[in-house]
Amino acid sequence: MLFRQTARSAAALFGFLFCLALAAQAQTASVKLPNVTILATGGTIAGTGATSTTTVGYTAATVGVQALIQAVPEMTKIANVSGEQVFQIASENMGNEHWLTLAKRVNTLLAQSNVDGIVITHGTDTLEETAYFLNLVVKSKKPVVLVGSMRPSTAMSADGPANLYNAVLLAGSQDAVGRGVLVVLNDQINGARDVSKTNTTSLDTFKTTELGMLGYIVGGKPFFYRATTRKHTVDTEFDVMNLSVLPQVEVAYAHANVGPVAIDALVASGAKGLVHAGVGDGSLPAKVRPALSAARKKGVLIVRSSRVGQGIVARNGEANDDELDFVVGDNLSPQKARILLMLALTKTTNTRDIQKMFWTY
Ligand code: DAS
Repeated sequence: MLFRQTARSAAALFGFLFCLALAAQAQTASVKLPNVTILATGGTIAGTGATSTTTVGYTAATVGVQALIQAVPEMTKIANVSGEQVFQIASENMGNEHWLTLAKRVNTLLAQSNVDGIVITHGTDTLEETAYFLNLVVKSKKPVVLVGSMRPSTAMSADGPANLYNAVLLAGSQDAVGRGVLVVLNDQINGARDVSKTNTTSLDTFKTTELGMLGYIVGGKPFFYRATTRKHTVDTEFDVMNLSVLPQVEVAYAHANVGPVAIDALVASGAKGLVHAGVGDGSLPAKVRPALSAARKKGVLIVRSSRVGQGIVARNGEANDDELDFVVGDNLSPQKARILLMLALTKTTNTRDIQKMFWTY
């Protein structure tokens, strides 16, 4: 009697568990995973060192995109991931030609209905610049997420795998749609326009110092608290799809005792635009002002920026921009002002129009 009862209960339990498994399977099958493409460009996230304690003096850009994907098998649970090796470089070597190739590949992929988002693995040194460039030229609302790492893939507690997982998660998330190009490292989400690398070696290096990050990724979920207010992606006037070259724009850095040598040399090299990384609120040292004014008279577009890192450069503040026919770079870093001026020059050389662009993007 007892045996029969026990057998009956066991059968009922088995039946229940079997139905539970079927339901779970059905549910999983019904959740369509997003299609995310990883475009690999190199950097530390693809770097290797001699030992697990090598966190400086390693070789960047050695591990291929498939190996990066295989190192994070958990990604297959949150997205259908594919990978392309676009370049394999340390990002200090990123050039305009790389940006044009990358932007064209991103726009081509995002135009495909079977691509829901893109992750770009990238060196951290110029990651903020590539992110801002793409923020101005990607023509889709779909998520584009840049990710890197501060430790090479061979290091103890390498940060690359978790950063890559988070980037794929964000690129496949509806919450990230329409927010412009995003940067994810160290569980933090930053916007392309205002983020910068703030520490040469620390994991917690990408910050939007005064204006603040956009959100976090915690426990496999993105949490957004703010949005980029400046125009980006589909709302910009810039289109690079038919460009094979970008105008030459350079940056000249100011400091105590600076003279006009660098400016004169950059102008002589054929620069179409020059960003002056001035001291303070974009101040022009007396020895530099004539060189910039002469450059302007030769048709070189001049943007007054600042080396300070935060705050805006006020028009007609430290210099009479109206009289000099200069543009002020708002609160963009000199390296990002270079990017916007470069794209502006693909549209116009009119300083009023360009000034408007610096107050729009
Ligand atoms: N050289 C650095 C770069 O490729 C390494 C890195 O931090 O990614 O940007």
